[in-house]
Amino acid sequence: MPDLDGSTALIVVDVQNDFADPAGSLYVRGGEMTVSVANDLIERVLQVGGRVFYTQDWHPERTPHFQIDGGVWPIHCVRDTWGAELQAALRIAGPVVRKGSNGEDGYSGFTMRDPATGETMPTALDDLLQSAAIERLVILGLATDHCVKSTALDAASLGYQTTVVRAGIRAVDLVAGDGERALDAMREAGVFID
Ligand code: VGL
Ligand code: ZN
Repeated sequence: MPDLDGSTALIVVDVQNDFADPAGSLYVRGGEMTVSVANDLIERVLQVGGRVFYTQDWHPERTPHFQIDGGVWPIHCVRDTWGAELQAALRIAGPVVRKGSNGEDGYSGFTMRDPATGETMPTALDDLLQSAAIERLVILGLATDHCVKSTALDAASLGYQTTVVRAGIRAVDLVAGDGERALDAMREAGVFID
């Protein structure tokens, strides 16, 4: 585990019912295991004066992100539904940054891609971290091969010292090995995998 201090933020990525509950529409095997790992780290980060932030996949009912509209995913995390809610057992101790709200894929907690123009725009996350004088990030949640990966890669390129906690992530593995390849890509980008 990385050293945690007051300049550390824990980013809890998409620990939502559709990914983390066996009844969820895009259930990630073992996803429910991320909750207790997150809660333990939340406690530890807060104890040393660090901060906690959450991301939440938050889609409209129809979006090119979903299979029915040409994407690769079953319908999931539709705003204001049970599936989009953060897991009930997850301790909430900081701001929640929503993504995907405008029909973009929104895999990263840091950026949104406009589906029409392809342009990327920042979410509020980097500003929130800057305002809190955060220098180091510890990332966990769902899923390793999509939102955790994109968020960690953006974090590293924004200059944060970034660690992904292996015990606190799970992969979709749409194609077998996606999770392992995501870990390799993160390592190559300078992300620590702990
Ligand atoms: C995610 C697939 C589709 C994720 C979000 O949170 O990793 N994966 N939407
Ligand atoms: Zn999604």
